[in-house]
Amino acid sequence: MVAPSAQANPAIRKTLFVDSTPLLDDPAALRARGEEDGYLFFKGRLPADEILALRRELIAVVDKHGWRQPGQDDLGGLIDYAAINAVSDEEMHRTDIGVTADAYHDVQRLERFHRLPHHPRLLEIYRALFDREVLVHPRHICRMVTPHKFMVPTPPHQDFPYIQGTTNAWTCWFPIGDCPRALGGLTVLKGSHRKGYLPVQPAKGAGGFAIPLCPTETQWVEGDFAVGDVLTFPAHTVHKALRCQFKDRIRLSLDVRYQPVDEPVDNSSLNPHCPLTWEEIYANWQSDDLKYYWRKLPLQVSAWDNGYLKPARRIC
Ligand SMILES: O=C(O)CCC(=O)C(=O)O
Ligand SMILES: [Fe+2]
Repeated sequence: MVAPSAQANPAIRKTLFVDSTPLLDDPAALRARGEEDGYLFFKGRLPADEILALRRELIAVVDKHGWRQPGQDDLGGLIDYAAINAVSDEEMHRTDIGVTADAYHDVQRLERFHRLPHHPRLLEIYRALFDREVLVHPRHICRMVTPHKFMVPTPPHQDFPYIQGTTNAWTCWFPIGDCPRALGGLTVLKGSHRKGYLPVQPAKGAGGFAIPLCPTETQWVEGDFAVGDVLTFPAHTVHKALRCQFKDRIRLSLDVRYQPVDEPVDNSSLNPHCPLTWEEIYANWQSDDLKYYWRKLPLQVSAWDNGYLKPARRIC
């Protein structure tokens, strides 16, 4: 029997991410590639030890909640399938992250989780791209994709309807540990940003909406992420997660957003990605430098438009 894959459907063309590291010294060329492909990939951009230090803290949260298999070192991501599946579907749906709200709140309280997105090696990308001061959205998302039966891969979507503000906001996605394709990393539809906003339909998976794809939309770009690799794309690029092939592993990743400081930003991007207040999130932090940093910036806050997430038919 042939597995349902590219072999079964030759129309789906998969290419590998192109490393844009050599273009960081040439902002015009970097921008041109971003405009052409709708994504930029950087091999080994973040130091592995800094990512693994965060991984250790995320794994400790998973361990504390009793979902990890015993007998692993403090970076091991083997999950106890029965233990995570003892959590109800309803509880999993409260976050759509892959863990319960309590566990996700533990993660949202981590200082290191909020510090990593400000890494100079990331800011360098966006300074080159925007040629202006960069606003790092403080609303960071950590995906903790467990083998819970309720979890499905993130469906094809654009981030714009969820972030709004400016279409010039870029998402940065990177795994917290190695993430080969079999673990369910992110894949982008090359050039899709040029189509502008695309209508959505309700769907299972993070976000709750998907873009129905047209038959010609087959140019998925993907790759095996090593710890430190980062993928970034503008708000109109269609992207989705690959299916995780394992029943006993967690996929840990961050998604964070950057935009030019002088373009509109929606207020939700300035709030935590959970019901905790910033004060609650900051309760046990060691330093103050990243607390409320955006409040010192002259931001232009735009109005939210519900229309982008109103289901509509897509004509191919
Ligand atoms: O990690 C995922 O499954 C989804 C990530 C995503 O959609 C994003 O980074 O914008
Ligand atoms: Fe997304």
